[in-house]
Amino acid sequence: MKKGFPEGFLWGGAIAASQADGAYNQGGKGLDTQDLRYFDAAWTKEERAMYKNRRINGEKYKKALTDDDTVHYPFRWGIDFYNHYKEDVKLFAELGIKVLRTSINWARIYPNGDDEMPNEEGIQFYIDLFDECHKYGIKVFATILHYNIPVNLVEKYGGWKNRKTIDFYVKYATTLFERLGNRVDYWLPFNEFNAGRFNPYNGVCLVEDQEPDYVNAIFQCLHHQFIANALTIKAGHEILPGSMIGGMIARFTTYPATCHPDDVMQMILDDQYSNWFYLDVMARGKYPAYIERYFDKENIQIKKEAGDDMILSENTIDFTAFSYYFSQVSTTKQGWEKTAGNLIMANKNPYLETSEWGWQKDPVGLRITLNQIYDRYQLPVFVAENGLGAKDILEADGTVHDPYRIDYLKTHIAQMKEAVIDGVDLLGYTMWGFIDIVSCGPMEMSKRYGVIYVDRDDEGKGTNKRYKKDSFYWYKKCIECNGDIE
Ligand code: BGP
Repeated sequence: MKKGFPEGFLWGGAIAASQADGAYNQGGKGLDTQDLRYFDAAWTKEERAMYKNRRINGEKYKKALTDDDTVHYPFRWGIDFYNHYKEDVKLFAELGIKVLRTSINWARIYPNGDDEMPNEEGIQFYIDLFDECHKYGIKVFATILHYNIPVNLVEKYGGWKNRKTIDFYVKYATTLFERLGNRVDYWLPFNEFNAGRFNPYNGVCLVEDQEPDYVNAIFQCLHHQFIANALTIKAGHEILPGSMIGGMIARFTTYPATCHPDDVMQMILDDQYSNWFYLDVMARGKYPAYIERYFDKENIQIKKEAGDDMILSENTIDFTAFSYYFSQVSTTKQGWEKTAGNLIMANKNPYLETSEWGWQKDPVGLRITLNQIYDRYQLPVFVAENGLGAKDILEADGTVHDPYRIDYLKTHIAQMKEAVIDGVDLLGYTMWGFIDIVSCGPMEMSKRYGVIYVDRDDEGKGTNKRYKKDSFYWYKKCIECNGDIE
């Protein structure tokens, strides 16, 4: 029987380029779709909290740049990681992480997405960043696409709706394998594959109110992403034999509201529809029958090309990965509720407490989900995101007391350890937003996940200085004793 985390377990931290890097117009970078998301300063706090950020459409995003642009477009400044990475990586090394998960920004490598040659300055940035990590013995877990594509691809081709985007994406990924390959230890072609369904703007970069046949368009985009994913795995395995290329979903652990068989059946359907479909295609290499049945029922018709089925079946993932923040409850009796944040939220579970943003905290759900995913695919697993978004207070003496975050981490890591003892082949844990970054849903700095505090507010004001929270010392200790912590 295993006793706990294996030697060499990859304790780490995760961020995404659009939420951290800033420098949206430096180093030859093109505009990407997250650079265009903005909040309207006129909104009430409640409105912002409900994630009513506007989506790009038509003329809105073509408006001339003004001085206060970075205020209204938080993703354009992030935490300016682009210009601070050296001091930040030094802090990461002090924290003791073994792996950094970050995303590469497509628009930094190919500013327009369809350029003939890559932007050398963009490639150099990642060479420097990854070398800096290696200097401290920190491995690199690179997400190839985390929610943003070059704007030009949306304007000129319709983004993922167009099959041509597959070729642009595979060319981009191939450039990364060729130029950065020996500096990356784990690859993830797409962040949260199911985001395309629950958050189409982020996931497949669709503009909601402009789509007449919205759901059909989403599944068409997703099909193109599945093919892009498989062709990327093919290219990666050819260029870098033995490379580890994974598939990720946002995992909504699903419970039935009661033991009524109808609720249990509903849970199975919800689970297939919101979770399994995506990993099933990537890990098993084909569309499952239950989704074909769903397509039939909803009259969804997607265009596939001859050869697509073979591309999917011949190029499956090497490991599974998921983000886990909360569990959901399925029932035939009520509809779904939406809460703040970029993830959908299910009906209330009376046994669980919620975060300030209404996300239900469920550490045991993490053990359940690890067991389910490992049982289903028998592939190594990565917990690619997990953490608590909360409002922190920076004290006058530079300390931040965040016992709620320590409690969240402690309880989730304890359950992860149980899953390892259950037999799950767990590769690592990259805590989400371990340095404060702009939150993805509400687009605010005040929803903080980090063990490192960044002095920036929702309007982008502040010194941008980094401070260690109490949780920094806790996580450091946890890593030092390989998760064997009370
Ligand atoms: C995941 C995304 C991340 C991150 C996280 C927390 O779905 O992959 O980018 O944002 O959710 O969400 P939020 O920032 O809305 O709290």
